[in-house]
Amino acid sequence: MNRRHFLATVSATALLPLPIFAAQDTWRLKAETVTQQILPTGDNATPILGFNGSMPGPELRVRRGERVSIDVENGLDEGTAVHWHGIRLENKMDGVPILTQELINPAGTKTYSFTPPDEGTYWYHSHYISHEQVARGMMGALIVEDETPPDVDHDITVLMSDWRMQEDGSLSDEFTDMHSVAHGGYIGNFVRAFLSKDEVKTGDRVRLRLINAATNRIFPMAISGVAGSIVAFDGMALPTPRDMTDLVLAPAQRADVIVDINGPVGFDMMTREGSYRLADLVVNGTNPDRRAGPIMALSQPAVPTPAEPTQHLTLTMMGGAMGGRHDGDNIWAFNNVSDLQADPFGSFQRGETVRITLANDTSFPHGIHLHGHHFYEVGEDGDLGDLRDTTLVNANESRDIICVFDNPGRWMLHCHMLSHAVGGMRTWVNVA
Ligand SMILES: [Cu+2]
Repeated sequence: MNRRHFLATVSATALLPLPIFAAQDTWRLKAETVTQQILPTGDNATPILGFNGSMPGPELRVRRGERVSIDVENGLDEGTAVHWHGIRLENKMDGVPILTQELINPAGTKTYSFTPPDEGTYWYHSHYISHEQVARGMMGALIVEDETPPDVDHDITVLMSDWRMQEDGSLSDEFTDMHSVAHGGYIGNFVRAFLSKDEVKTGDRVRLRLINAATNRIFPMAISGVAGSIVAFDGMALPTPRDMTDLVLAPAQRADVIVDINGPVGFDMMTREGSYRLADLVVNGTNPDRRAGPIMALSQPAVPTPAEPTQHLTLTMMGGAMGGRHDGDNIWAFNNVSDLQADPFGSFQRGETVRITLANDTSFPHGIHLHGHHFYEVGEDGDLGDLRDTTLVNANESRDIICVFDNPGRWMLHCHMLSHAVGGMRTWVNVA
């Protein structure tokens, strides 16, 4: 691996497609150790965690409005729990140890069951010592299929992450070094994306479901060989398709784009030092039949309409390297408090509309994730912006969100830079 000490590129033809299945209402996932070819062919495969023999785990495809049942068997030698990220589900199925469930012990099985209310692109991942279990591979795509799918030739999932690789292809086991936790978090030295299909034709219209499954890395993305638009963020259809010029995915964020193929397709992460190839999509042949019209909006989500907010709370992010002091007892804090406490950050009546100012008083960006709900980002003009379950707030900036808390239960609110979460940046809200 000498030629790739930092952020290597990957060769296209070496990439194996993700296992993918038709929509089902029962699934079985076994968390276990797997060996996965993450580095290009010719380099060693990586011993890592995964589900059903692969990392990422199988792509789960389910239907909106139909109850799905997922048995999660724990084949690890430590506890685990699985969170269905972005699904507005029943609280007891949210997969958060202590807050919503007991751990699934080694050799144990838990059945998760929920009815997804929204179509779109979601994902699942461990929510137990997740800064380590997700970094070690416990992730997969969760797709809620459209009742009326857009007119495309292919629907392809692009799940990206990064890994801290050693020379021999094994993962470094430094998941919690305090220097990383106090800075940008555990950041891998190798990046790539896994695709669910690896070949298209020139002229095809393709839906790409981008998922950032990395624990801490923000991916500023560029896709070459295509022309198209963003049609959804975090599973939720945009009212009108949007230009792809500013495509940035914080950890846990998703973006759906619909594109027409006009050349060799490459997925790149853009950095100050240059661009890094995450994956290639082989373009083979020409599609002579497609007469592509304009890219249309997907069916619009049915989330509750906000009323005038009855509470306005402020969540101030504090701590970290080069940050100010705070009274919390860990590296990071919200409002001077580190880690989960007995009392929630907010208590809401079911159906209440709440405005929350997310104030980033630190020297690092944070991607703040609310469980069980989607919320509106408030634009600089004060208008409601995009619906999100995870919002990126840059260093020393602030963003307001507006949420209708209509889902009863105890819901995590935390930084999805998972090193920051373990470093104290997590709290919860209660919806009665
Ligand atoms: Cu953070």
